[in-house]
Amino acid sequence: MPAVSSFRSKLVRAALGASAGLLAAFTALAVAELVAGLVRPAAGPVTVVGGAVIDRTPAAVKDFAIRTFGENDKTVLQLGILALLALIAVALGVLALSHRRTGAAGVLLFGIVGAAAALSRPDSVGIGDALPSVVGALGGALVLYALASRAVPTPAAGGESETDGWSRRGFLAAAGVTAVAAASAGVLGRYLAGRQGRGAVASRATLVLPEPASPAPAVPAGVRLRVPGITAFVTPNSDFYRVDTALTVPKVDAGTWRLRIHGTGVARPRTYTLDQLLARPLIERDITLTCVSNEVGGPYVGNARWLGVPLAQLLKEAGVIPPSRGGKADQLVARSVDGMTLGSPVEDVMDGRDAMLAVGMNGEPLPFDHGFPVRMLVPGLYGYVSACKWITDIELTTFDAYDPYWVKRKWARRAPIKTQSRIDTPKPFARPAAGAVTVAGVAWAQHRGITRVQIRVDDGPWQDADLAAQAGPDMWRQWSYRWNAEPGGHNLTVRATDGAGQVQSERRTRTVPDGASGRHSVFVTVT
Ligand SMILES: Nc1nc2c(c(=O)[nH]1)N[C@H]1C(S)=C(S)[C@@H](COP(=O)(O)O)O[C@H]1N2
Ligand SMILES: [Mo]
Repeated sequence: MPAVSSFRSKLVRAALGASAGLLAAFTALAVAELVAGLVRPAAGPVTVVGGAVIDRTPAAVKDFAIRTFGENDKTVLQLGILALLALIAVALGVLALSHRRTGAAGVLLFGIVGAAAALSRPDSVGIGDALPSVVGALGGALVLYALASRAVPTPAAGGESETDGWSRRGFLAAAGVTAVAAASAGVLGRYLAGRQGRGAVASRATLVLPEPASPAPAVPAGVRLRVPGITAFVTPNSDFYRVDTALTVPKVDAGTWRLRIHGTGVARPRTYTLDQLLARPLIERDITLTCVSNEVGGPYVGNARWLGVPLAQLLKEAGVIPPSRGGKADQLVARSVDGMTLGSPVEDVMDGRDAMLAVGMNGEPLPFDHGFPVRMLVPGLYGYVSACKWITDIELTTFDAYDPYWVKRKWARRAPIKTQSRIDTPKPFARPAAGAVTVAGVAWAQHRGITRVQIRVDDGPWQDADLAAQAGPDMWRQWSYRWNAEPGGHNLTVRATDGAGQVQSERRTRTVPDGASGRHSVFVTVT
């Protein structure tokens, strides 16, 4: 039956081509990981291409990704890149069976894309960053060429073991050897990458945080309400939200870390080591941090006890004068080791609030995810305009002269945190029993404080909630409301009033450009 056998033969051919393509891609990535492990882990092709994609993602798409995938957004992105790569690899593999050179050249093209991405990263350290992509692609091209040469039609069909008209034994042997070699290269690469971070891990493990010269003011007893389901007053480090663009978390060695302060109006530019910062009088403060990408009712807000160096003091010593007293620079641009830039108003940093370069978080050195060894914090400002992690450079400039990373991507230049409140319990679509139901949650308006929280059931009147004690204006405040729930479906809505007397806005806005406004509602069915 020639028709059937030629169909089978086509299937086998497609399978051989696809395997050759996938193996070539796997080899390319594995070899690239190995070279990256030797040169610089952050220069690996998946990291640099992923980073380039993140930087070019429009604000609306980035927000969609955060909304949909939450903190898994980076994993989803990397899986997406790998899936797309696999599809192209299959196509190149099938092509290579008939056009070996073209197929191999296709793989090399990807090496060029990877190299270009690597060199265009803001944290690129030079031409060496292109090596992982280039060497990986060479390896992949070689494998594709070799495997394609072994997957050739047998001239005389009908041999014992070659009923499909394709010689498979040679191909399978070569494919097996390639797979094992590539996997080993990949594992070795990962191991080497891990070793490169060892110095940083050791420097964190041995770092002893000094006692604060100015400890955190005592937290009043009544800040915590005893309500099941309410957000904890202090967010443990392991639960603290993480938002950044870093595909590989920077592992900075505290011993070699430096911070430079320079720019417009800096009469005495300086560079600090961590030991020099730690030798200064430190302050310890409870501060609630919020992300501008937090939807109304969303999870990107957390409260921690931070230990750090007062930033205004460092700026004064450098000769910086705030704009209100005639200073030339109105924007402070913080730069991280991975090339992120964040811009804060100099006026806010120097107006007496507890802006700091934080080294400690809830009693331990900053976790790597949260900016070890040093990050910036300015109470009252969204993270993207103040909270630079892995900070290494502070440049005084003007808002006219420079747009930092997020501002280039349509977010606002200035972004004080909006007054917000969230219902933690009951959860949406809960089915509480009729009678007394405790509605509770948190409200925040950093640096202004919360003076009132109100609840509305359906279209009823606004009712005052009970407030927990206010620990300070830079922290969120718990609240609860005893609701006499009647059977049926009900909509609960919350609104807060801040220390300036401003009632939380009713107007629903998107997170772009300066943070979501509007009120959180929860629908429940009382049974
Ligand atoms: N280097 C660096 N710092 C950064 C960011 C970043 O992407 N890179 N993201 C900022 C944003 S948008 C926020 S909301 C806070 C989040 O800090 P966290 O991850 O410690 O909660 O970090 C800020 N600092
Ligand atoms: Mo953010």
